[in-house]
Amino acid sequence: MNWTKVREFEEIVYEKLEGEGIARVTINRPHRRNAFTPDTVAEMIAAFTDAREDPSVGVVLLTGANPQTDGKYAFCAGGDQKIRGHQAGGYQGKDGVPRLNVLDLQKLIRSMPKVVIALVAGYAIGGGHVLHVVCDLTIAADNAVFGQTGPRVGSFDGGFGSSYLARIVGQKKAREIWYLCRQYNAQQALDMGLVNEVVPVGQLQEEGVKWAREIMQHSPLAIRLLKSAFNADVDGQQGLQELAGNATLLYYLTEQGDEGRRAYVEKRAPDFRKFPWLP
Ligand code: S0N
Repeated sequence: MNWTKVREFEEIVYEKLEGEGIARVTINRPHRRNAFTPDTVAEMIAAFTDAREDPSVGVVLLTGANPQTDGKYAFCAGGDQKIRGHQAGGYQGKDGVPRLNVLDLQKLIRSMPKVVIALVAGYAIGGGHVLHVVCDLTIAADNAVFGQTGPRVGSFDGGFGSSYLARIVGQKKAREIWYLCRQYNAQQALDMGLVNEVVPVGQLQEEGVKWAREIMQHSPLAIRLLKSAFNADVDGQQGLQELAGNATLLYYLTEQGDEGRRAYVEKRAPDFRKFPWLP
């Protein structure tokens, strides 16, 4: 497959499949099971923002560099605990400022009007598990392992990582996942509706591209509106804002919406009487 690097990053790889509208973000810290630092997250935000702003891109694949330095696999092992500051307000990257910028990345993935598919091989743990949860779809390799560790390692994600997780797997299962900090294999994840499909690890990337190609056959506006409608159901005012923003986008595309703009530019009264008040 003809993947082309979009630009150089230090802690991720960002590529596009030329002419196909498919982008891929790969977390590239295999020596730490692809655990993320604030700098990794800043790079991911830059890559996802590029994909969001590129009108040719419809699908983004999010995955981890594999296999690891010891031959094992990981999607992402969450926040890098070695740089979580001592009694500081978050993770400290190169600038030493403590922050939890992964929350900004979660919001970006959820609200961007493109489909984000997590491709999980090996561990999706802690904040790495939350990352796949906030993606639209998840395809798991048969060696995938899912779980939260927060209450064991002194952290928790009470946002999308718990409340949205509960929307996906149900309240009882979400509480089990967080309270017990157990690990679940790919088949268990499939059984609880946490992932969409399980494939042999060697086929994971190809399967992701196959799903992306299918999606790229479909209407961008229909998928955009569906994504914001799914979000509106759970995201409160912010979800409604996204859905309403899309209604405005559609209105701009109509003659009726354009009449108001043209009338203003032409310094005349708008003529809305020619448009019907549909039942
Ligand atoms: C993933 C695990 C289960 C893999 O086990 P395995 O295969 O036995 O490998 P290890 O030998 O343990 O690991 C190999 C090397 O990788 C390092 N490493 C792995 N994970 C991390 C990590 N998260 N941080 C730093 N280093 C990591 C190992 O240390 C080892 O290197 P060496 O040999 O040099 O020491 C296993 O590795 C594991 O359990 N990892 C830890 C998982 C974890 O607890 N993650 C953090 C959970 N918390 C978050 O992710 C918080 C996310 C967040 O940012 C947030 C978001 C919202 C609200 C709050 C927060 C918040 O932080 O509080």
